[in-house]
Amino acid sequence: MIRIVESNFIISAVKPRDYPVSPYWDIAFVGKSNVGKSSLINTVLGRKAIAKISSTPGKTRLINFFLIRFKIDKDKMDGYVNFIDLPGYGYAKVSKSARESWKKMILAYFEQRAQLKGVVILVDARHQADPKDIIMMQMLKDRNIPFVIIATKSDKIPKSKVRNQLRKLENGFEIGKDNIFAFSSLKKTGVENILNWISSQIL
Ligand SMILES: Nc1nc2c(ncn2[C@@H]2O[C@H](COP(=O)(O)OP(=O)(O)O)[C@@H](O)[C@H]2O)c(=O)[nH]1
Ligand SMILES: [Mg+2]
Repeated sequence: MIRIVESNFIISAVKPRDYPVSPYWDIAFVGKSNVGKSSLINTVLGRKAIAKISSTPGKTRLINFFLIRFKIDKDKMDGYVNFIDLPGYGYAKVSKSARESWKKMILAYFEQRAQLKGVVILVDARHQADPKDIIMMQMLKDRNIPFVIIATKSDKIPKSKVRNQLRKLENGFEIGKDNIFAFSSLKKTGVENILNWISSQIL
């Protein structure tokens, strides 16, 4: 498994021409506003606030690129991967035109970023499969982009109920159990599953 040793913010972009040129693979993170995406990125990277934890949901309308340096097990060599923080969706107060520009921006990224290797879709562990997340998953399936679903804020449900809740989400999304994992930024649980999945996509 990979171990992250360093992470740096590279650039924010909207249009493909502004994406950073990079020889490394991309792993992107998406989810509804407020689902805990910034918290998850910070936790996975072992950083306090590299991805901003926004108090105003729906405000981040840019694609944020980070360069991650990692080590593989006892291997002495470094590896690199880009983490991409995609703008959130599903925020009620967003106008129709803002929603449309969001969709254009996301589709341009999915379709034009040749080095995109996989997408982490974050959902709330407490909820049922949401149609908005199902649409997101379908956008990825249609383009043959690998994805994994991460059920965040799992600390908010009793431990004994987590497995059952994951089952419900598996059924709702019509995915197998290897495609969904529970995660908590608060308890810092589930990091290994995410890193394992990322390893399986990029190595
Ligand atoms: N209990 C709990 N709260 C969380 C967790 N992850 C995020 N939050 C809280 O949920 C809110 C939104 O988090 P944020 O990371 O900004 O979500 P984003 O909008 O998806 O980037 C913040 O108040 C976080 O403190 C978690 O795993 N457990
Ligand atoms: Mg955020």
